[in-house]
Amino acid sequence: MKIVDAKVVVTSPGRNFVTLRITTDEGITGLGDATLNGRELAVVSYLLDHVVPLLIGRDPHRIEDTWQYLYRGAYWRRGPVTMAAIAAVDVALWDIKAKAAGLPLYQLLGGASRDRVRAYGHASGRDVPELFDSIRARQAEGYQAIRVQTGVPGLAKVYGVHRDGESAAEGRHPRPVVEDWDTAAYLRHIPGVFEAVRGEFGPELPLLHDAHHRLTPVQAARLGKALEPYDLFWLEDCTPAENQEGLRLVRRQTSTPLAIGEVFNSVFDYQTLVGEQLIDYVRSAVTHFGGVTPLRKLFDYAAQYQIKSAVHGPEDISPVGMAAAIHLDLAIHNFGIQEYSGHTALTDEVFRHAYTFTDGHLHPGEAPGIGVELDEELAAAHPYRPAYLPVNRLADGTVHDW
Ligand code: KDG
Ligand code: MG
Repeated sequence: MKIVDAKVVVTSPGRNFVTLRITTDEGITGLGDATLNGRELAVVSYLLDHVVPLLIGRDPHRIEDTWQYLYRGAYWRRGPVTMAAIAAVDVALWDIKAKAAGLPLYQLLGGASRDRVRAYGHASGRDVPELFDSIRARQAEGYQAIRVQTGVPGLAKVYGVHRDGESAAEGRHPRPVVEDWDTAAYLRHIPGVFEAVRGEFGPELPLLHDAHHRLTPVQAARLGKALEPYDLFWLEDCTPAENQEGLRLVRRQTSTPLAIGEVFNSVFDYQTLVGEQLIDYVRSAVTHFGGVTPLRKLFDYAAQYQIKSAVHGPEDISPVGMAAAIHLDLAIHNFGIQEYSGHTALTDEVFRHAYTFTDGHLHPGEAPGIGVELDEELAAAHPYRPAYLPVNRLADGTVHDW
């Protein structure tokens, strides 16, 4: 079999998605997600100008070799743009291989290690009553594990906090919006929120919280300690991702489980964190980590340290990236949990998918390949719109960490 064509489709059915479609001389096609929120067109150029010409004529079955060829062969390694582009090729090739075999991808990854994959959803509220309503809404949708984010008194708007039913995509703007941030106010407020949530929803509901990289190690250690009575499933991205050594201090001070990695794109970003067992969950996305091939290797490495998977799955991972994640989740032994917010109905029409969400759990379905079909005509009817994430500034105007 040979690759005869590779096309990049950019569409915005509610938010922007970049998809690679590889076609073979036998008529089998494969899809890969290359969406990098806020920097989408950089990946489009990387693919069209530098990757697609190298793919034509290659054997699509040689997935590992193609991965190494694109990663080592470029000289310039790692980085989110490079790794999103390589991820799209990797997933598209796995899709083709599994379709050629007539099997769902998870079968090629070793078969199912479990019957279904537990997902967590997002609840948020500007205040505690609004948060309670949002948690109840997620429970009504079937979620059995819930990420909790709230507004902070004195701050006009906190990232990830919006009225229930209002999609996060509705807050997107053609230039980054400035939001305010005050770490001291946040640290004073959050423990009381979790006390209230535990009081209302009881001890059993798994609760997660995302600090979005905003804390220093000592602030993160204090927060982790303060949250111990509320038994979090995890505290996510407590400190900026680059500073792996900072997690040593956090780890020594608190037994609140730690998750990190959604902005990581290589196993080297995890060397200290995994090797010293400083975290409990690795959180990279298939789409930003170079695909199924390297993420599987990361999970195998993490398994030696009793660290589990928690693939990043926000709305800005397309259904193609989500499908690949769910196949991997079903197959690996050290699965932890899968983030899943779902997509707009229009997105699900553009990307018809075999995966299902029932009773808070996902299943990839039994369609050959990753089980996603792209409606290119509908995709073309919803063209790219520039959209950026917000930035934070402190009261004195200083730009703060994500
Ligand atoms: O593009 C940024 C989002 O993917 C990120 O903000 C979502 O933090 C996030 C999460 O945990 O899903
Ligand atoms: Mg996060």
